[in-house]
Amino acid sequence: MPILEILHYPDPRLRNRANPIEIFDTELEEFADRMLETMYHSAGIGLAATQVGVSQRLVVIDVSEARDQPLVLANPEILEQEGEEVSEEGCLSVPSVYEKVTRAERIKLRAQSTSGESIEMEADGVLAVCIQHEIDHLDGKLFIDYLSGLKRQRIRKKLEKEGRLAQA
Ligand code: K1U
Ligand code: ZN
Repeated sequence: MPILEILHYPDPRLRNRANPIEIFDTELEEFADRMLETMYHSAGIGLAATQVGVSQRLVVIDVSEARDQPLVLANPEILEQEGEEVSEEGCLSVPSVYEKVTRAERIKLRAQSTSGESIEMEADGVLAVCIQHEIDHLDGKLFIDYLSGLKRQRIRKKLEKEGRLAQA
């Protein structure tokens, strides 16, 4: 199964708000499998459909050490959130940049499986951080948007210097 190309900042498609998923079929299941394969291949702990240029509210996550606990969430929505936690984040769409971001410590979430079944779950720790990061992608938001303008400018300069800045 070929892996998908991951869009890099500042590609404008990363700023699109993804559409809700209405059709739950084998095509969606196959796409989720390709996203998982792409995430594992890229050594990421999550991936949102927006990052591969697809406007669908679908994310895949695996925060397990053994990389054997895939989580696929269609139409994920945070119902409740509690506390604050600062942790270091990276992003497959902003390569080689790692910065501290403040997010909710615990979340309650509603989503659907690729067959349309309802999922309700609670998360904390890395899983909660990753879910929030991936839902942001579906809303066209990047983790660097939480940083100061000066830090964002430094990141642009660093990526430019490394020749990693995609053409907008
Ligand atoms: O959505 C993505 O771009 C994937 C991203 C998810 C993520 C990482 C860290 C915190 C929140 C969300 C990554 O997997 S980046 C690569 C990575 O594995 C990683 C980087 C820093 C800390 C932990 C993991
Ligand atoms: Zn990301």
